Amino acid sequence: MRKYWHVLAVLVLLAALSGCGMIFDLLGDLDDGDDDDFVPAITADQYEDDSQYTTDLSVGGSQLRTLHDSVDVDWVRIYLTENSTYQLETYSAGNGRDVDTVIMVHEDSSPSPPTYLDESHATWYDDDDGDGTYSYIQLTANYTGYHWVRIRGYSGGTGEYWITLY
Ligand SMILES: [Ca+2]
Ligand SMILES: [Ca+2]
Ligand SMILES: [Ca+2]
Repeated sequence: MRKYWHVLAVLVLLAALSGCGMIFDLLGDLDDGDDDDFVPAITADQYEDDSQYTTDLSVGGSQLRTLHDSVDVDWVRIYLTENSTYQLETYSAGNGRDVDTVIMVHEDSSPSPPTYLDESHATWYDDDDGDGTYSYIQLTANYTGYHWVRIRGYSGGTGEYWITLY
Protein backbone atom coordinates (compact mmCIF):
# COMPACT_ATOMS: atom_id res chain seq x y z
CA MET A 1 0.00 0.00 0.00
CA ARG A 2 2.82 2.37 0.86
CA LYS A 3 4.13 2.51 -2.74
CA TYR A 4 0.87 4.09 -3.90
CA TRP A 5 1.39 7.08 -1.59
CA HIS A 6 3.95 8.45 -4.02
CA VAL A 7 1.45 8.31 -6.86
CA LEU A 8 -1.17 9.94 -4.67
CA ALA A 9 1.25 12.69 -3.60
CA VAL A 10 2.13 13.45 -7.23
CA LEU A 11 -1.55 13.62 -8.18
CA VAL A 12 -2.30 16.00 -5.29
CA LEU A 13 0.66 18.18 -6.27
CA LEU A 14 -0.45 18.29 -9.91
CA ALA A 15 -3.99 19.20 -8.89
CA ALA A 16 -2.72 22.02 -6.66
CA LEU A 17 -0.47 23.38 -9.42
CA SER A 18 -3.24 23.35 -12.00
CA GLY A 19 -5.47 25.13 -9.49
CA CYS A 20 -2.86 27.86 -9.02
CA GLY A 21 -2.51 28.14 -12.76
CA MET A 22 -6.23 28.73 -13.15
CA ILE A 23 -6.17 31.41 -10.48
CA PHE A 24 -3.23 33.15 -12.17
CA ASP A 25 -5.07 32.94 -15.49
CA LEU A 26 -8.13 34.54 -13.95
CA LEU A 27 -6.09 37.33 -12.38
CA GLY A 28 -4.30 37.83 -15.68
CA ASP A 29 -7.62 38.18 -17.51
CA LEU A 30 -8.84 40.84 -15.12
CA ASP A 31 -6.15 43.35 -15.98
CA ASP A 32 -2.91 42.32 -17.59
CA GLY A 33 -2.50 45.39 -19.77
CA ASP A 34 -3.17 43.41 -22.93
CA ASP A 35 -5.97 44.09 -25.35
CA ASP A 36 -7.40 40.62 -24.86
CA ASP A 37 -9.00 41.40 -21.49
CA PHE A 38 -12.46 39.96 -21.19
CA VAL A 39 -15.13 42.21 -22.75
CA PRO A 40 -18.75 41.13 -22.41
CA ALA A 41 -20.36 40.12 -25.68
CA ILE A 42 -22.88 42.56 -27.11
CA THR A 43 -26.24 41.02 -26.40
CA ALA A 44 -29.75 41.83 -27.52
CA ASP A 45 -31.24 44.84 -25.76
CA GLN A 46 -34.32 44.71 -23.53
CA TYR A 47 -36.57 45.98 -26.33
CA GLU A 48 -36.04 42.96 -28.60
CA ASP A 49 -37.67 41.53 -30.58
CA ASP A 50 -38.63 45.01 -31.68
CA SER A 51 -39.68 43.84 -35.14
CA GLN A 52 -42.73 42.40 -33.37
CA TYR A 53 -43.33 44.88 -30.60
CA THR A 54 -41.57 47.98 -29.41
CA THR A 55 -41.72 50.33 -26.45
CA ASP A 56 -42.65 53.89 -27.38
CA LEU A 57 -40.07 56.61 -26.90
CA SER A 58 -41.73 59.70 -25.45
CA VAL A 59 -40.58 63.29 -25.89
CA GLY A 60 -37.87 63.88 -23.27
CA GLY A 61 -37.23 60.16 -22.92
CA SER A 62 -34.28 57.98 -23.89
CA GLN A 63 -33.56 54.29 -24.39
CA LEU A 64 -30.30 52.33 -24.12
CA ARG A 65 -30.10 49.84 -26.96
CA THR A 66 -27.71 47.59 -28.81
CA LEU A 67 -27.23 46.55 -32.39
CA HIS A 68 -26.21 43.08 -31.27
CA ASP A 69 -25.46 41.54 -34.65
CA SER A 70 -24.89 42.69 -38.21
CA VAL A 71 -28.53 42.24 -39.21
CA ASP A 72 -30.18 43.77 -36.15
CA VAL A 73 -32.41 46.71 -37.03
CA ASP A 74 -34.06 48.62 -34.19
CA TRP A 75 -37.52 50.15 -34.30
CA VAL A 76 -38.75 52.92 -32.03
CA ARG A 77 -42.24 54.40 -32.19
CA ILE A 78 -42.63 58.12 -31.43
CA TYR A 79 -45.72 60.30 -31.20
CA LEU A 80 -45.36 63.76 -32.74
CA THR A 81 -47.61 66.81 -33.02
CA GLU A 82 -48.16 68.56 -36.34
CA ASN A 83 -45.98 71.66 -36.89
CA SER A 84 -43.92 70.97 -33.76
CA THR A 85 -40.15 70.63 -34.11
CA TYR A 86 -38.19 67.78 -32.52
CA GLN A 87 -34.65 66.52 -32.25
CA LEU A 88 -33.87 62.84 -32.49
CA GLU A 89 -30.35 61.81 -31.56
CA THR A 90 -28.18 58.77 -30.89
CA TYR A 91 -25.10 59.00 -28.68
CA SER A 92 -22.44 56.96 -26.93
CA ALA A 93 -23.04 54.90 -23.80
CA GLY A 94 -19.43 55.78 -22.91
CA ASN A 95 -18.22 52.23 -22.38
CA GLY A 96 -16.08 51.61 -25.45
CA ARG A 97 -18.84 49.81 -27.30
CA ASP A 98 -19.76 52.60 -29.69
CA VAL A 99 -21.45 51.87 -32.97
CA ASP A 100 -21.75 53.94 -36.13
CA THR A 101 -25.53 54.45 -36.30
CA VAL A 102 -27.79 55.38 -39.18
CA ILE A 103 -31.29 56.61 -38.29
CA MET A 104 -34.40 57.39 -40.29
CA VAL A 105 -37.95 58.43 -39.58
CA HIS A 106 -40.90 57.00 -41.46
CA GLU A 107 -44.20 58.86 -41.72
CA ASP A 108 -46.09 55.68 -40.97
CA SER A 109 -48.59 55.36 -38.12
CA SER A 110 -49.02 51.57 -38.36
CA PRO A 111 -49.46 49.85 -34.98
CA SER A 112 -46.51 47.53 -35.67
CA PRO A 113 -43.11 48.26 -37.22
CA PRO A 114 -43.07 48.62 -41.00
CA THR A 115 -41.94 45.46 -42.75
CA TYR A 116 -40.61 47.09 -45.88
CA LEU A 117 -36.84 47.25 -46.15
CA ASP A 118 -36.57 49.99 -48.75
CA GLU A 119 -35.11 52.94 -46.86
CA SER A 120 -36.33 55.38 -49.52
CA HIS A 121 -39.64 55.22 -47.62
CA ALA A 122 -38.04 57.32 -44.91
CA THR A 123 -38.90 61.03 -44.85
CA TRP A 124 -35.84 61.93 -42.73
CA TYR A 125 -32.47 60.16 -42.79
CA ASP A 126 -29.13 60.77 -41.11
CA ASP A 127 -25.80 59.02 -40.69
CA ASP A 128 -23.17 61.15 -38.93
CA ASP A 129 -24.67 64.49 -37.87
CA GLY A 130 -24.55 63.49 -34.19
CA ASP A 131 -21.48 63.19 -31.96
CA GLY A 132 -18.73 61.33 -33.86
CA THR A 133 -20.42 58.75 -36.09
CA TYR A 134 -23.70 58.98 -34.19
CA SER A 135 -26.80 60.44 -35.79
CA TYR A 136 -28.98 63.54 -35.39
CA ILE A 137 -32.19 64.64 -37.07
CA GLN A 138 -34.18 67.80 -36.51
CA LEU A 139 -37.65 67.59 -37.98
CA THR A 140 -40.99 69.35 -38.01
CA ALA A 141 -43.91 66.91 -38.00
CA ASN A 142 -46.33 67.03 -40.93
CA TYR A 143 -49.15 65.34 -39.01
CA THR A 144 -50.13 64.53 -35.46
CA GLY A 145 -49.66 60.86 -34.67
CA TYR A 146 -47.22 57.96 -34.54
CA HIS A 147 -44.06 57.78 -36.59
CA TRP A 148 -41.60 54.91 -36.84
CA VAL A 149 -37.87 55.39 -36.31
CA ARG A 150 -35.47 52.82 -37.73
CA ILE A 151 -31.89 52.50 -36.41
CA ARG A 152 -29.22 50.32 -37.97
CA GLY A 153 -25.47 50.01 -37.86
CA TYR A 154 -23.47 51.49 -40.72
CA SER A 155 -22.13 48.54 -42.77
CA GLY A 156 -23.71 46.16 -40.28
CA GLY A 157 -21.67 47.50 -37.35
CA THR A 158 -22.56 46.35 -33.84
CA GLY A 159 -22.42 48.10 -30.48
CA GLU A 160 -24.40 50.08 -27.95
CA TYR A 161 -26.11 53.46 -28.12
CA TRP A 162 -28.57 55.77 -26.45
CA ILE A 163 -31.42 57.23 -28.44
CA THR A 164 -33.28 60.29 -27.24
CA LEU A 165 -36.13 62.49 -28.48
CA TYR A 166 -36.54 66.08 -27.35
CA1 LIG B 1 -31.39 46.07 -30.89
CA1 LIG C 1 -33.97 44.97 -33.28
CA1 LIG D 1 -23.33 57.22 -38.45
